[in-house]
Amino acid sequence: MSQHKATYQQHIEELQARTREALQREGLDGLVIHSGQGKRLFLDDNHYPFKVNPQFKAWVPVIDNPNCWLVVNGVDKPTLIFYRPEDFWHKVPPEPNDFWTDSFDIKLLQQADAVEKFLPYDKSRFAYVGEYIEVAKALGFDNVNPDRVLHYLHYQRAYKTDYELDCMREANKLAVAGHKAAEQAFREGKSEFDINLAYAAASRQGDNDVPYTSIVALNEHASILHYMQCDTVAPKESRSFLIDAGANYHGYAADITRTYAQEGVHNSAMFRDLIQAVDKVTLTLVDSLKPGVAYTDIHLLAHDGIAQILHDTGMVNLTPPEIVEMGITRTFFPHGIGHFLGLQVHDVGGLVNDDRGTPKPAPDDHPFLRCTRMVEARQVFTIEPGLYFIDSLLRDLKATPASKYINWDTIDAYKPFGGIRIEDNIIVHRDKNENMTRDLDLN
Ligand SMILES: [Mn+2]
Repeated sequence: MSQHKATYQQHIEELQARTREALQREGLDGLVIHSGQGKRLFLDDNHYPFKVNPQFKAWVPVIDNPNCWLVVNGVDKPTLIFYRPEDFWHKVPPEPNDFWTDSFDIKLLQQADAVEKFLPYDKSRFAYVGEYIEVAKALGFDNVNPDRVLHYLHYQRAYKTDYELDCMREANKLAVAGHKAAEQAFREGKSEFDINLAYAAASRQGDNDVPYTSIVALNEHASILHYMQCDTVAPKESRSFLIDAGANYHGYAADITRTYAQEGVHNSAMFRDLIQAVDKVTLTLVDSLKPGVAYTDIHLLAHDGIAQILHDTGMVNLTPPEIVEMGITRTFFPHGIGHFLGLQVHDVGGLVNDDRGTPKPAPDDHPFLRCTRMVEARQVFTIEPGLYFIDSLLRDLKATPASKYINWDTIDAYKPFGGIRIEDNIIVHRDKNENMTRDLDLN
């Protein structure tokens, strides 16, 4: 824990500086940042799992405590109003005593609705940052989630501090342990449900801890981009396995995908070669991620790589440039090449041109791309090319004039394997890239 102390101090200084600039732009004296509150299920007395406001966890690695507040102005030591109720039903968090506590003036809050006495009396020069607008109004805030402040903070979030990079390396460690255990469970012929349990056990992350619902997909399920079910029964034959699963460390995400072929199954050698080809595309794209390159160009390079594979395997009887030109790669690779990674698994600020939030949307032909910014040092990205055999998209392709260039028998041979995605997490440094995922020996 104390390993973070020095870098955390710098992290807070950076957030203070960003806050000063954001406040100046909006003409404000400070921000009041709400961690969130419990949310009940409709007609029920149970709560949804608590998910903290990302603007709150940017400051403090407290991700499981509702009804907490931060008062920050970029100059004074930030105030943390820490919720610590008398409660015999739930676990009450201990008084904070950790590597981060010195950075705050901490007030303990016993009753959630008694927060007012800790907040600034005159709220006209403060903005509320959080999800609960009715709470903000009741407390007397007129300024709620001001655009100029959020645009600035979201844009700056792309540049990670050393503390944040450390957290993401730790998140990768947890996730990689899970991935190794999951592969093992797949090799043993386990069900999706049991593979997911193996992942959870090894990564020390339950379903509510992971930064997104893990995708644990056997066989044709690998062709469903966001497959989130888990069959409890193992299939008769486990041919292929796609796992897209991450981990959380102090509120920072890892987001890793691997695909495996089972040995000794009909056509599995052919599918294993296809996995290796996609893996090569992943590594080539990781190498091309450099300061000054447009992330959109990485996405376009991915299409070149996929086209080359479609050509080399004989799936499409056209040259790679022709395959791209005719839009055929979009049938097999219909999503974006990746995204910013950080406090949120799809971290914010990817589709803007500047810190005023001027939109820079994805190109018309590639609407699912989540980042169009220039690549710069201290940014963290995923790189995740894929190649899938998706029934509905293949049907659409079959109905076009391009159908005659497609070797449908080859496609049919691959279909029982579903699809492939290989996703790594990359820190861009000024002079090199750091592949956090491969550095942990996850092949
Ligand atoms: Mn991803």
